Amino acid sequence: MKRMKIVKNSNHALHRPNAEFDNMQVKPYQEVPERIGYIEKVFQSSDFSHEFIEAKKMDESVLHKIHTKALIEQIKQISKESNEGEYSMPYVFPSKIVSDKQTNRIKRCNAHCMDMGTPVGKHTFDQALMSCSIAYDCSNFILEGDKLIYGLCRPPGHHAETNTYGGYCYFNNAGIAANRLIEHGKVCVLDIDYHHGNGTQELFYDKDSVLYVSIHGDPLTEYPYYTGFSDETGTGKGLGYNLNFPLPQGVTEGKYINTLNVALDKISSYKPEFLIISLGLDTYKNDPICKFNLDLDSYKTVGDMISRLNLPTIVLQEGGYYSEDLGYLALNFFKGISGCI
Ligand code: SP5
Ligand code: ZN
Repeated sequence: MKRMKIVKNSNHALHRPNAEFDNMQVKPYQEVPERIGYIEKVFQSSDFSHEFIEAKKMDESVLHKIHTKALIEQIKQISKESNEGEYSMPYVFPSKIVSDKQTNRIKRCNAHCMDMGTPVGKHTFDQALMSCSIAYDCSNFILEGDKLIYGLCRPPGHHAETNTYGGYCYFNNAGIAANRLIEHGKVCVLDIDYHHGNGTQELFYDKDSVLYVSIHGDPLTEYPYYTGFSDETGTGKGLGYNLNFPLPQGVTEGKYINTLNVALDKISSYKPEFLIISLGLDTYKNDPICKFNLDLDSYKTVGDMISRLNLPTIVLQEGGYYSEDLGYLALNFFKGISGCI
């Protein structure tokens, strides 16, 4: 088999928030740069045939195809105004901004942020843009004939909506890839991160050109709490092209795989021409912030099941916070999906 490309950005660690606010406590930031380093190391020392490719910075105009100018400018502006090492996130969430007198306003309060876990610093804009560039390059390689490609995106993207950032995500990487591919055929985004991808769902909610399918922790108890219910099925032309499979805490491989089988059947009947996987590795039993119970070998099975769709596939990195094991989880997933078990 041809070597699988792993598209990466060597400067992602410049984005390194140190804290997040969760359940009335300030906690160490979970979405750390080391996550990516661990994944790279495991591939390097494995016999899985791969090559690393550095992403080319994409034109900012591509961001504007899926996000509002207001959101893009906000993140850009905060980054520009930040000193090295200084991060800010809003702690006031006005429904409407009426005055522009408060010059420091966007650092304390802005209408484009949905939580207190997604700080912006000096390098955030540039690195979030590079993360989208990874996804964009992946879609171009797929259009040139690659069958399977891995975008080592960081920061992740699936929580970023048209006009809102949050959940460690600033711009929607899967959204960028999907938007590029729909020029050439029907796309399915299969989101297997532990958290519902409210952003990707929202971006394509009224479209029949992208089928969004997500298996995730039940939003009744899990972040992002307000989306991911099974009755969210799309709107207008998009009605029927959004499928959510919420699962309760504690789910083990058997039940997860049954659900994945149902999801894969739905995907097959849609007859997509391209597949994008939002690969969250936070469904792992040891994940510090999530509550599913998949183990190392489950990722092989999941990869193998998805491979039966037999589609050109972009795998984009989303969450996963048990850093030391992320490489083994990802490698197992790719052994499964590439048939090199
Ligand atoms: C991309 C991605 O996986 N984003 C996830 C963002 C989750 N942010 C909120 C985390 C709150 C976790 N609280 C768990 C308490 C465990 N003791
Ligand atoms: Zn997640």
